[in-house]
Amino acid sequence: MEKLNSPSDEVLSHAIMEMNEPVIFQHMLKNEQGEYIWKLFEWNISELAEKFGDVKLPFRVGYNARSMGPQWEVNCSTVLMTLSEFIQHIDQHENDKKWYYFDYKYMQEWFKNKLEIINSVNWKRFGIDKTGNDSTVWIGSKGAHTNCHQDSYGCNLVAQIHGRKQWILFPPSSSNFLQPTRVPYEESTIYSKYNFFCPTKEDEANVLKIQDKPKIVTLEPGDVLFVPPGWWHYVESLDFTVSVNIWLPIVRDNVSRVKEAIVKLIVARIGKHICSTSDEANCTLSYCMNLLNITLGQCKNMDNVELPSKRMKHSTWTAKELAAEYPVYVNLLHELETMELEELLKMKMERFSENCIEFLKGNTSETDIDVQNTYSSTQQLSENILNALCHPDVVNKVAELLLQCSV
Ligand SMILES: O=C(O)CCC(=O)C(=O)O
Repeated sequence: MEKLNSPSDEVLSHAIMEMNEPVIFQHMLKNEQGEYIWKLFEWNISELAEKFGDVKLPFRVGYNARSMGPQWEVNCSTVLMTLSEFIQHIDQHENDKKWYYFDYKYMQEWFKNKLEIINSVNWKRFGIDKTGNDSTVWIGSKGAHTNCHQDSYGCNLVAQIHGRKQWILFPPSSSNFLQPTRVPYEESTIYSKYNFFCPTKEDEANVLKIQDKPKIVTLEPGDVLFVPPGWWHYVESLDFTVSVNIWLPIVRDNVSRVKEAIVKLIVARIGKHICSTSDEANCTLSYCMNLLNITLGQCKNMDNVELPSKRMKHSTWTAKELAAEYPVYVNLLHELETMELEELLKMKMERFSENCIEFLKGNTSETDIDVQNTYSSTQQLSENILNALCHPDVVNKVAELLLQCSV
């Protein structure tokens, strides 16, 4: 095969700040001899388990089964296992009805005394001077998934270390079709109400109405996915998976911080009975007002913010240009035609015969049902009010007006 140039670290550091379409980087984490440049890739699963040692990791437990809505994290239980116990467990329970996910964990919190693990990740090949210290790790079994969501800040690079993970991505313009919700509330994450793991007929019909076509990719070991700002994503482990990612700040994060502070204030004041937030102390009125004040101030001082894209003048890269210039190393993602999306959703809809019983209400008497219905319709109304007030269109307008008053 003809040897083609790979993109330099400098080209990549700029391109990553400029592209607004996802791309997949391949063969980027190997040297000329074809060896991985990250130690993390060199360890097989048992070696990895040995390096992790006896630290007990909290795995979120969900079900490889049907459920009416998404399997939200707040409804999941957690089990503590070492990586070695986890691997043993999934080896012995091949057809387990449950999935397990040690997800969204900052490496420095879990491996601060294990420098070998922290330094086994290094993003400098992408022109980013960061290691495992700034990265997040995700370890899951087949079926482990992250419900469809949009991150409020930055862009994202994701390296697949073991196994295969399927990513379905929708452009930011799909927001109004994806039914954004802040219930459950998670800082900096806007979830879609749709269940992509096992969609209902209604979910399917609504997702098929989205005008912009989604992209799909199955990441394999060595692949690195670039997720541009604002892209919605649903992510599912197709087998045992390990991946590592890093979020990179972008200029408009300042305004996003104002928007997140507005949402936090609304959730704390109006949504506290329907959204459980793990940090009560950070949800008092004075905390939220202070946060809003600080974030508005940061927007005024934006010129002081040092971001990679602001450092020097250069030509702008689009994803298409980068892929055309470096065909072996950079690829665009497959765009799903309506028929393909329909087939994919059908497959996900029909793949489980059983309901996820643990997520359903148990036996209830008739009177209980009355009480429950009254309660749930009130709760539904509160949730609708909260979602209307936290809708991106509303929050964008409020942020715009607040920023106008504070200049
Ligand atoms: O890998 C996953 O399950 C989700 C990853 C994700 O949401 C992210 O990197 O932003």
